[in-house]
Amino acid sequence: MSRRALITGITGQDGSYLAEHLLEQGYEVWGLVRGQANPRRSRVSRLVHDLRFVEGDLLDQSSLIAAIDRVQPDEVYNLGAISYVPLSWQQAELTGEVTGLGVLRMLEALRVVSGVGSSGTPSRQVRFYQASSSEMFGEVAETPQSESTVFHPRSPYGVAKAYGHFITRNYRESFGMYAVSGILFNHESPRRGLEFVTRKISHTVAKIKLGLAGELKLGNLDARRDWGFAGDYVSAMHLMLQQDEPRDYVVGTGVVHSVRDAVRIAFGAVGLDWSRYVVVDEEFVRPAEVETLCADPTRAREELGWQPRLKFEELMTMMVEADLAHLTHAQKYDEYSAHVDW
Ligand code: NDP
Ligand code: GDR
Repeated sequence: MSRRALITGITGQDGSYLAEHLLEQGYEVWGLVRGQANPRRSRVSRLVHDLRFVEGDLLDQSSLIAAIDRVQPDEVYNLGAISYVPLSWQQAELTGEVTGLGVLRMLEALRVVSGVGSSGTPSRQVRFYQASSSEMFGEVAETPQSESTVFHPRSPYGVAKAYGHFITRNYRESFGMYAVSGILFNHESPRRGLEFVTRKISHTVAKIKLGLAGELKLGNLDARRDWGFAGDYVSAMHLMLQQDEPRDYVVGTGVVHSVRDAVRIAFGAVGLDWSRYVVVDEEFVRPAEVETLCADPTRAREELGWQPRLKFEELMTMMVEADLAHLTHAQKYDEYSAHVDW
């Protein structure tokens, strides 16, 4: 019988890649979706005949209990979150509820349905993955950052993720649950939301190349990140749930680039000089910035055998080419979709 996985956040970037990866591994894959006719189901529309959906919301405990009870998963991947860092200042309480307390609600749903922590033998040992983030490191205490680096988050998002991280560890230690966190550094793809910097760059560069835009407004060009390809990172999530012992892992490339590097590569891919188009706009500068993040992925490499495949230059070029192809197609067939996320 095939193993069953439940993914929260299946309509997001990572959810779509993880669903594909688990289907390839022979899993029966369920996605938790919220709301009626969620428009972002389109991101997984090509998989719609292979996936199953269950309704639920990380804000609603009873919906999560009902979802776990219905699906009876072997593995749960908790990717659902408010994930855009600037939004977390505007909606700090909601970010705490979804990105932080949502993790507790998911763990509680698993505990209640499987009977962990009550007398008697638990009905089922479900394995739980929490999407932790390098944003928890924030103002870094050491470089590169490993599983033992202390956290100093710099945004309500980072603080909420730190709560999710520690409550996952606490349920592992308190109830013996197989519950782990992957501390993932930034990972990108042509499916990345348009608000995140790499996709904002690739999409705007493609528009400029096609004469649909004249400039690219950005914030801090000196911010440095360890950027990888999302398609590579979802296999690390899966591997973390296949180990004998539940442990947390840092996942990243160990290579750092600046936003300015990203811009230079993206404009270079279409033969344009970036300095003629990029404008620094205070609107995109954050109240508290995370200047540099760099992963030490030694544990993931040695224990999971995990390695990133795509280099940053290849990633940015691939994203620009994907946006160019999409916008060209949209220009031909549907003017409207040239301006919306896909
Ligand atoms: P996205 O922003 O693309 O996706 C977020 C997902 O969360 C969407 O499917 C969204 O669903 C869902 N969601 C939002 N609110 C709720 C809610 N109340 N109940 C249930 N689901 C909800 O994120 P990514 O795919 O990029 O990231 C996946 C996870 O990994 C996130 O937790 C993120 O914080 C974390 N992470 C991401 C990194 C990255 O570089 N991408 C790095 C480190 C961690 P809907 O369609 O309904 O809005
Ligand atoms: P981040 O990603 O905040 O690291 O969170 P994002 O792409 O938003 O920003 C990266 C860096 O680029 C700088 N920057 C800009 N960012 C955006 N979005 N827009 C701009 O115009 C711009 N100009 C400069 C930012 O200041 C920042 O330093 C992502 C999310 O996926 C999180 O959910 C995840 O946890 C972390 O990555 C790891």
